[in-house]
Amino acid sequence: MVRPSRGRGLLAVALLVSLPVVAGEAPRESADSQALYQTHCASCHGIDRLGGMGPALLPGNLSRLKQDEAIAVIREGRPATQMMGFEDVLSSAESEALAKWIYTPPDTPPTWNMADIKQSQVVMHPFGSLPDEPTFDADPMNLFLVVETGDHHVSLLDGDTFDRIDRFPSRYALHGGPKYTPDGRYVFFGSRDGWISKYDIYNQEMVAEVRAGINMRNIAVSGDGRYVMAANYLPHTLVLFDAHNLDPMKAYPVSDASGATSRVSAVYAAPPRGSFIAALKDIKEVWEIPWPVPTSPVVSTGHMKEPIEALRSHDTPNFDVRRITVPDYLDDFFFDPEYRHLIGAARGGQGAMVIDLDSGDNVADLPLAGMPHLGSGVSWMLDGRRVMAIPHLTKGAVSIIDMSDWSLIKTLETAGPGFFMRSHENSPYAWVDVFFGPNHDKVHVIDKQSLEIVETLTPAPGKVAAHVEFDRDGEKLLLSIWDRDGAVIVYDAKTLKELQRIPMDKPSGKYNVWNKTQYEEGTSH
Ligand code: DHE
Repeated sequence: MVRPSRGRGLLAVALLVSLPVVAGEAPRESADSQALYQTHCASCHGIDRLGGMGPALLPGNLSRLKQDEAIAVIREGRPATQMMGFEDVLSSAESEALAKWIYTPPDTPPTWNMADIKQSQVVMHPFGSLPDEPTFDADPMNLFLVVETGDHHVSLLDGDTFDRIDRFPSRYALHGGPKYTPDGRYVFFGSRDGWISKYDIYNQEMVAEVRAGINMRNIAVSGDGRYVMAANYLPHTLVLFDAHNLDPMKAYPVSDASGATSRVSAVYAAPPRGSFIAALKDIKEVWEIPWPVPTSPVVSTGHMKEPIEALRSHDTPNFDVRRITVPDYLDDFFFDPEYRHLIGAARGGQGAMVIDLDSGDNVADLPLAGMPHLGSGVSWMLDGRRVMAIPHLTKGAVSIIDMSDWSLIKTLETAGPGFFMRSHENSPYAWVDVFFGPNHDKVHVIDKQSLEIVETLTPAPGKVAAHVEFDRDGEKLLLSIWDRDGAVIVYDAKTLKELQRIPMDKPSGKYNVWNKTQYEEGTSH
């Protein structure tokens, strides 16, 4: 329920109208609440409450939010999301009517099953049908993809010259990082409305698409590039695909032993374990799903020194679910470089927990009030120990934790809550934005050894400056000016001098092929 800006609202409605979604819902509540919903909420949450830029608003997706809490969210907004408060637009009675309406089940529950998934699949260029040589001279392992959320496009940049090799349309509202195959040739994008798009970087062609769900969180690609797993909010499923042509292989209904179902918070690939790891939003479990071990190791560089097959630490059959019971719901999580530990947090909680993925034990609790944004954490070596740093979504701080004993080393004060952190093994600095509040145009540069802020940049006064990604060698980096009249700024990573400004339409995330495929310690996975 974001206050609709005219452009975004119209685009969202147009798109959602054209989606092949089910529902056929005949609302039971008063015409007034439906009209209010269509006026204030539909542009982001979908005309049928099935989700869009915002999540689906159906009882099955609101199980962790009480109705009076929903009224407060409608009135005051929700921290760390695009959801603004409607206090000055809606009366108390209208907010209550709206809350009641979103907890009313639709007459026909929305479904998206294997048959729907199969029917949605489009293969434009079957696997193996396009040339195997890149059409460009740029280093194929030092390319950047930049997601431009303004007009829903993606730019492909040469990571040495920053020339634009391609700019192509994406699905509406991509969310989460695109995922590359380990050779860097293909990339998979996930959209909030469930679409997975596979793009051939060498040939600059979209090669296959499929719709995994109605409201999706993110996707993960196996360490050998052979499988894609999609995590859904609606329906409550994980869906496995063959990466070649995005053929659906298996849909996992996500539920516990009692039959209670759950949204999936997110799924990640853990190459050293040879498995996908999914955290669940409504049941207290983490799921591990192994993929078949390849005959030769495909990830053996960077800080992940061991070949895959040596590290598989469990004997669950391929594609079966290993359930790990955890003390709380997990909305957000991070891994140590070996993928031995998962560090996870519930959004409303006051801390994070450390789960040993082999034993399933909760081995430590971290005192991290203020909504730690674990998903954007980075790690590095400090005095012979590995440390991790994470921003907080509701307080101006970066927490730095010693990963050898899980103690909090330092809480660094920042100019406001941050969303994304980034670094690179070759850089002395870690970068954190100040995404929320009056200082959203500032970015801090932190010295990784002194743990002090050494520079605060304001590259475009008044405009959000956020999300950094380094090049392959950690010598230059890109920062987004998150605005329709925005840009990607190229900085020298040592001198912190601006080198170049490339105009872009609300650029959000940027993703370097090398850093992503090598699971570089300073970037998101
Ligand atoms: Fe994200 C990544 C969850 C809101 C932009 N975000 C992720 C991931 C998760 C997540 C689990 C990791 C997935 C991956 O990369 O595979 N995001 C959430 C939320 O729960 C939250 C707070 C509420 C929600 O709306 O879902 C949220 N995210 C946002 C935004 O409002 C942002 C700023 C704008 C947008 O596009 O929606 C946003 N999220 C991003 C970006 C990434 C991301 C750009 C990839 C970061 C990266 O560097 O990998």
